[in-house]
Amino acid sequence: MANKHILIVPGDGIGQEVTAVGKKVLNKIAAKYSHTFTYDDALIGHIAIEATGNPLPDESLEKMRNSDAVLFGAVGHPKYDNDPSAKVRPEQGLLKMRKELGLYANIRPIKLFDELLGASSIKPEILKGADILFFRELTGDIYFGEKGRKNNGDTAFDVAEYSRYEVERIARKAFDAAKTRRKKLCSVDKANVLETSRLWRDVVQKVALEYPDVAVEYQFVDSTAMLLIKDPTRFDVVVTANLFGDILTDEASQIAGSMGMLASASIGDGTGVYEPIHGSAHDITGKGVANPLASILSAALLLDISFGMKEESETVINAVDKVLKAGYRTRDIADSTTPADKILGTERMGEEV
Ligand code: GGG
Repeated sequence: MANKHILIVPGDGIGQEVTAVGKKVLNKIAAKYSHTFTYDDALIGHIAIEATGNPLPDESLEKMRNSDAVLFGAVGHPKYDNDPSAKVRPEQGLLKMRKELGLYANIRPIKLFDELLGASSIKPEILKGADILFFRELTGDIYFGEKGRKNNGDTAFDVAEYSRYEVERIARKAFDAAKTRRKKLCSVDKANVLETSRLWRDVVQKVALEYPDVAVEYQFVDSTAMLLIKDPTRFDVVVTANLFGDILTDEASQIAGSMGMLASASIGDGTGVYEPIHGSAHDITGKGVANPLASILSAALLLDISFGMKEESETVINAVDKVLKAGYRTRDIADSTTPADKILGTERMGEEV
């Protein structure tokens, strides 16, 4: 029996809908295992800008620091996509949260539930057995370097920077995980072109010496993009930089059937943050059709990683598996063989789990 304080940070768009379901699942677990989970909520993203002018108000950050874990939704709003001159943007809240909380390791499991083998556009015989654990570095790279304009605004720049210690700490996290799995690690970079990637490779090679039982391969990011859909089962643990990880894991979501299936854990120096990898999806916001399974699986990661509740976490994953085995689907993971009465909306899918 444990007492834990969880901060719910739904953010924007479907973040609101899916996080509400993730919280219900946490409540169910608390009741089943006699834990006491208390909750508070906080603003981030567009909704925070509207309320306070700030995409991550100090109050939200303070609440995050004082919680045992954060269940987060998504940030984003289409109005900023069409306004490149906007000075304040929802995504700034997300980046500030990661930097301020020292969340340097973003863990993204690419878990393919057997029942969804047919949901992907990739052939089942290629996909069968795919199980990849991505480690995306989260507080460095081109996301956080100097950015700006020169030549009267006609030239734009974003500087990519990595320091040795930043690569070392994410590499160690990935190697530690590889030791508990198939003892295989792939480090992804672009060392034939980028200086940051040459440092990345040099550091990973040095860290690898501490893990003689882990087989390491080095791949360029372009080749990895191709191999992920050609031969996904060749990968086990993958470690890569912030931008490459962002892009490759969206691609890899197709291995799991949908972006709506992928959960993530962002960990580092303090409170862990758990969120679906998908964004705010304003095209489906308010329609009640968003897939809540990524939020539910993020809650499972929260239980496991931040609270050390392995059994509780497994219970959630098994419940998702059971619901998929029973044939229930949200729209994004349904296909032409799914009966209409098995295609559920966000809340109903949460209730089934
Ligand atoms: N739940 C993930 C999310 O809100 N993604 C929107 C976004 O702006 N992502 C950029 C990133 O993850 O670096």
